[in-house]
Amino acid sequence: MARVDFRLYLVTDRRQVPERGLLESLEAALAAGVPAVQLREKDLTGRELYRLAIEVRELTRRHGARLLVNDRLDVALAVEADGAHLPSDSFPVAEARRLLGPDRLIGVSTHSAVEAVEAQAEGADFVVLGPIYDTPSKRPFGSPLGPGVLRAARAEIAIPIFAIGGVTAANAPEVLAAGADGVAVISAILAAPDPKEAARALLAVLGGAR
Ligand code: 3NM
Repeated sequence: MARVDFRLYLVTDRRQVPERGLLESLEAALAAGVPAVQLREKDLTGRELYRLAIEVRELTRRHGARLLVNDRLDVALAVEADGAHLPSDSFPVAEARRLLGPDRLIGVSTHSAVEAVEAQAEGADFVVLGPIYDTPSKRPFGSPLGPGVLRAARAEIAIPIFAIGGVTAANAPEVLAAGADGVAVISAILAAPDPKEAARALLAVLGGAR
């Protein structure tokens, strides 16, 4: 059975790191102790994503961090990722489980307590729930849900819940108090002037890397 042994989940968006480049920012974040990365670069072709995933696998392995690949189970398997992360409109968790086997992690993105309950019922190892706060990265998902949704989901499910959407070191205590087990972030680390410092600040709030 796969184990969720992290509380900080760094989601990639290479468009948010134009100057430094994604690998350099990831290296800094991993050096600070970021324990898990979701490679989420939806606009890349299979070949481009595969090439990037090979590099991110090498980096994460070197730092002892988990790697999950967004939606592309084929790429996740090809690069020996630790798991896959399914968007809420992806195919069924049970099918992903059949392909990935019992030992790889399956995370599922959810946008309500009801979706979180469904994800658990289908066999997800953990859910990401949001957007909790306003985030430029995810305006298509509409208004922020607020931390109350975490409380509602927490009352219904046992698997770990990661809060996403505008989460920072400043508001992380609030989402943890509302019932989140951890946080998933893009800009709080990747768009920060110093990703290493930003990762450290989040890890300090979360009480360590794992
Ligand atoms: N998913 P930032 S919000 C990738 O609500 C993603 O499912 C969301 O970026 C969801 O940490 C989001 O910069 C963007 O706010 C998170």
